[in-house]
Amino acid sequence: MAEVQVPAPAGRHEFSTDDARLKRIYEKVMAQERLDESDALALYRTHDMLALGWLANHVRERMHGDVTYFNVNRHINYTNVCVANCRLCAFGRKKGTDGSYTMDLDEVFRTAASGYSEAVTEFHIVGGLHPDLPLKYFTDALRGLKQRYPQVHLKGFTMVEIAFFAKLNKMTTREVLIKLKEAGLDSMPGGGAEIFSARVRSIICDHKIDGNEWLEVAREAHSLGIKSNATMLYGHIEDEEDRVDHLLKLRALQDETHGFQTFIGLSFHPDHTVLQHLPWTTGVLDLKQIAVARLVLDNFPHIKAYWQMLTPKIAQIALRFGADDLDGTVVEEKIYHDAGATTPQGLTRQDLVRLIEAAGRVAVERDTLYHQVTRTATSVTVNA
Ligand code: V47
Repeated sequence: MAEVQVPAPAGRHEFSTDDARLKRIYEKVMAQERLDESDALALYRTHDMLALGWLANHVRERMHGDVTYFNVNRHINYTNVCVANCRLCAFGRKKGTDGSYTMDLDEVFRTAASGYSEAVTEFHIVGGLHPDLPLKYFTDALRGLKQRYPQVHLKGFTMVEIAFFAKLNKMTTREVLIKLKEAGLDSMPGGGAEIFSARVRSIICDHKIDGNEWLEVAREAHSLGIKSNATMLYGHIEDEEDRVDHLLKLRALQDETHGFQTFIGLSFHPDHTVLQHLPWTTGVLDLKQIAVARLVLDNFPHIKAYWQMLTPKIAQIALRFGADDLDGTVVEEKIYHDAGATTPQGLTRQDLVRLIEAAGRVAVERDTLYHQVTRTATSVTVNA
């Protein structure tokens, strides 16, 4: 794989803080020592945002210099029909109710081709838990997409969808993963993890697999050579201990499998959900979440500031708080827009480059596996 050249960290500013807990953490970060649970809690609890940002940025620059990744992708949400009825979600609909939809395979293929003129390198395929779609629908969708777009990476299905397909088809999750991989699945997104805490999960998504099952499906996927991402939904009813517990569980699994590529913190969007009385996250929490993730998840190569969730403006600032990836062009997004997101549905490649360069960073187009992509007027080359 062609390595992206990472210049030495700039180290251009002195670290300073009045927060005694951060001084201790500074020593550890400089010595490249692993942060523990109490360090992670201290990071969440500090009000010294600039010192927190300094620490996370230091680690980010040590790993990636100024390089900031983005990709040219398209989301395909094949159905919003879902049996789970999670309180956190505004996307899912019961079968046959107003606003519910399920794409047939032709619609999946048409959607893949629509809405964006530049050659995409990734389809991001996720949907609700549909009670009637057989596994063949998904294997045919993957085969059909590969046949029509052989150069496009297929990143699809959360751990929750995999567990559901297994139950519905009376198969093991391992058997489902093998079938999907044979049909063309290249990697998996990080969704559905929410928060692993059983107490919180029982309130926000009580019909979903539990945290241990999510981790078990990820372990299985990684053991089959399927890389995945990991997410955490924050800014609802969880507390700092729940967030730290979630991050430490991800870090422990990553020590074992090295199968996670990117961590994405997902800020809760309350509109049109059962939890719509909750306030939206603040900019401070969004930036704090990026920074804590960068510092605690020392074995995760990448931290994504997903612009659709954070807004392009906060995502851009996050590039100085630990994030090295903005995600992609997306084109069409339904899950957060149903929950009140006011961000655009998609950005162009040029928009993403402008955001990154205006933050003083170097924009690098990547494919899903973080190989650099080079474009000319007539070609797209992955430098793998
Ligand atoms: O699984 C659902 C979350 C996830 C809401 O892996 C909500 O590259 C906020 O996982 N407010 C889907 N979040 C998105 C996702 C994702 C996005 C971008 C990139 C990647 C990747 C993964 O969104 C769901 C759920 O955790 N979600 N409802 C809501 N109201």
